[in-house]
Amino acid sequence: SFKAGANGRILKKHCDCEQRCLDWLMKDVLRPFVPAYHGDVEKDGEKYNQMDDLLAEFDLPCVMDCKMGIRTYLEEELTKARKKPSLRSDMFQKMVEVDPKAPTPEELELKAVTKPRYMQWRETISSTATLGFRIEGIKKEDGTVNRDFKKTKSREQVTEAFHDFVKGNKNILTSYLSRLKAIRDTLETSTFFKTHEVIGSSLLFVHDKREQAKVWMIDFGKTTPLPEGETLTHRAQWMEGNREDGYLLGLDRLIDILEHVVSP
Ligand code: 4IP
Ligand code: ADP
Ligand code: MN
Repeated sequence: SFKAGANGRILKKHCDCEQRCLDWLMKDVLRPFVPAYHGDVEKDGEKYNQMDDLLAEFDLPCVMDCKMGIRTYLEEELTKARKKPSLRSDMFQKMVEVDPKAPTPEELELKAVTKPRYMQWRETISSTATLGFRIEGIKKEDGTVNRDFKKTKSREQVTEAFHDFVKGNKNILTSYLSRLKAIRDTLETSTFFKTHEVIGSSLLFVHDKREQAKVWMIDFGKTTPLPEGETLTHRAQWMEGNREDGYLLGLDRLIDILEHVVSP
């Protein structure tokens, strides 16, 4: 769903919801922390959103994608699954590949699960449910990709993954930490953030051996505006209907964990 674009830009398969967010973000205080957005374009009959390639300024970048929040699916998935459950055999398959004992007897019979059931299971086997974020994948400077973090759950496992990712380099960790704190300070004043439920969005960590290290917010495909006049704390507990996403709970934990990686 991605294509290389012109002059250091990438093309991501178009989605209206993400476009609305990126348009707003270009006018919000968060602008320095999201890829610059350059509108939509059509290529080979497909529509794309065009944005800066965040890796362009790096020399053999190492990249980590951390999915933020304590919830990774929209509340409407729950409503849909109750009204008219759609049975997902693909999600059942992904579930048994990780843990053959995870499905209930009924799910084993159907060889299918509902989407929120799968998403909740993913949240609880990873660190999402307890820490408010999870590692989705890491790309090393040689281009190899590791997506084997589905069961990276404990604080210790996350700590080790970060330590490996930066190969123990404290300068890189310190740069990451100050960037994360700047992001947190800015989130706390952002109108965009106050008025949106941020689901399935990631922090993208990028560094290289010249010790350049930065973090950006990416992926607004499931970030949705609240009704006029409503706001979120992003720290309050989620209860169905309140739309809280736990984004800041996760960011607080992430900062705390990295501080302990720098000075154990
Ligand atoms: C994926 O599961 C991710 O949760 C996707 O979320 C989600 O897409 C997929 O749902 C689901 O199958 P795995 O990561 O375990 O493979 P994200 O896009 O945030 O990574 P949605 O559509 O919820 O964005 P389906 O319904 O698209 O398959
Ligand atoms: P999806 O909606 O398919 O999850 P994302 O927006 O999360 O797509 O992007 C998937 C991956 O593509 C990210 O983990 C990151 O590695 C890469 N990516 C996304 N946006 C950019 C960007 N602006 N510059 C460089 N890499 C990007
Ligand atoms: Mn994503």
